[in-house]
Amino acid sequence: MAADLPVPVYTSLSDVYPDLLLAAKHGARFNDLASEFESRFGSQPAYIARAPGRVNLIGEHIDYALFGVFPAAIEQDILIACGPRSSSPTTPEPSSPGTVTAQNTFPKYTPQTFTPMLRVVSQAQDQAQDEMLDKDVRVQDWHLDIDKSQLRWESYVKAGYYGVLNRFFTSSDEYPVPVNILVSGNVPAGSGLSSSAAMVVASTLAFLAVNHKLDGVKKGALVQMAVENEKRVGVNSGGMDQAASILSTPNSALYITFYPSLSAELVSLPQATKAGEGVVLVCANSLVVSDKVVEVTRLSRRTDFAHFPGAKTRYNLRVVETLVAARVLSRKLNLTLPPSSTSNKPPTLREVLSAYIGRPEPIAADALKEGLERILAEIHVLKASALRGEIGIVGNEDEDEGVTMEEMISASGLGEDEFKRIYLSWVDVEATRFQLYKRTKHILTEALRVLQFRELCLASTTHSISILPTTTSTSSSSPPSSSTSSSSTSTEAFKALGALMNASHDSCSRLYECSCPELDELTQIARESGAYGSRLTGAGWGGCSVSLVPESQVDTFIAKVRSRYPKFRGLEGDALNEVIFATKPGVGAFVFELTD
Ligand code: NG1
Repeated sequence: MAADLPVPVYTSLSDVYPDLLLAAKHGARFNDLASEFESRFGSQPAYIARAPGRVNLIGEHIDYALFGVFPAAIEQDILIACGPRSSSPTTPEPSSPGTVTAQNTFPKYTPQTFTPMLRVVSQAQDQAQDEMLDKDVRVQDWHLDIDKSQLRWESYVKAGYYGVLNRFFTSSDEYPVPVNILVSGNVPAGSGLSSSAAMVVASTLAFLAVNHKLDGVKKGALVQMAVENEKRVGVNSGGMDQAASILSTPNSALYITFYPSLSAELVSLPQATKAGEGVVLVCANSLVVSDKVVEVTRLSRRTDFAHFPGAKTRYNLRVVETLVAARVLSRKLNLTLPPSSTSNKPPTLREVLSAYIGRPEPIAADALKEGLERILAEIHVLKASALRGEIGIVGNEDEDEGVTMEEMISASGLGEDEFKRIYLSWVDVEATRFQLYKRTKHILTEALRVLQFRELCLASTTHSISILPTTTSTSSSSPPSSSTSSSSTSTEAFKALGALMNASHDSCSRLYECSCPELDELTQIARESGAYGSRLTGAGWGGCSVSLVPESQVDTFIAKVRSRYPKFRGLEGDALNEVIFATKPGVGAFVFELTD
């Protein structure tokens, strides 16, 4: 299983990129970074850590409801060159243990130097435990100042370092080496392609490598470390972004599930039945910045979501609406929730579905699908008119005016104080109407689309393997859906996948209201320019779209979108190549060791 594999360390890029052109292209980037490092720090780097960004193919805004998602690593990545810092003509001063001199190839990110502080356990505790102490006992604790109130590039570097320090330098007889690092990369920031997860994964890897702590570290453990590390910047880490960055393999997407625990399965996109009939993913940046900048207020279990400034009306509001909807739905359907759903840990819609299906976890994909279809027929109980006890109100099936705060509290069955403590004390949200029905309909239909997407891929490919200890049934032997059969051509499978992506975008736009006019326009242009399907990817409200495009038509497709999307007009050369580019599911994170 891939999670049990060691983190790969290569000395030749042709082992990573068997395609010669790709190896040459990336080889040039790695060489340039190594030369730049040498000219800045006076010696060659020892390692270059590399972690890719990710694109979410389908499954938007459902990870925090604990439903499965379907991301893949992209070719774009973050590279961190690193080497131990020694006294040299360019760095004559002696360095404290673990001091980091961090530079970035982008001039707007100014150089930083920071030293982790050592906090030794208290004297009293020390004496009490004195006789019991051995080398494995934690006797020191490291601290790095991370400013969560603003977005600072070095915070992501520190976040990766933090975990390495506190996991591998806990005994007093070993200290981290002083380090020089140079960061570079081409994952566009703020575009929904997880540049932050790529930074934290690359940083974690760089500090592991330069301190010779990589031996025996498995990919699954690195995912867990990176998830924990990213929380230090106040960023939610459900695990989707880090798992995609670390566990991906070329030509495969990952089906990641979160309940009852994190697991991931490699799933290939359908293979072309004829040469030249394959597909590529095209990411296009709407050039509307996804409103997602650090602004942490308070932290608690679900408060990692509180880092979005658009939070009052956007991301955080969605989190609150979906959690309250889960409670109200479970009450309306008279469901008994598992004891783990205590008041301090409000149940998610995935947990409500589990209670509704009434089978022990892990629940197989087919049973989940069937349960989703059944429960969807009952969610009209969340409509405002139903919650008010009105009868006979009809309207468009997906339209709902939403409920007021008072109506929402009353529907929850909780007193006002308790409701506010559980659902609002950790987050700042503003709304006159809360949309329980529309958000729930998006989440449940999107969860269904993810399962259908996975099934179409499995029906059209031969290999899918479980890569983390599977706690949900991966059901890789599930029968093909009725829309495919073993005789289906790959083109039919691509069309069906594209239709699911279009439906996902439509649901994000109309029911979840996390799109924006520009993303709606960009995805529409993409469909009219030959994509099988196109949708927003990531949090939305800006950022990127992802389109499934026939490989043979990718150049024409990109040319058409470039000429039609108004915000691309006037862009040329690299500026244009950065905002719309083709990518295939790529290789996951690795370390490159430089040899003399
Ligand atoms: P982006 O905007 O792509 O980083 C965010 C969340 C995901 C998920 C998506 C919506 C973070 C770091 N990522 O993604 O977990 O909820 O929105 O599907 O918060």
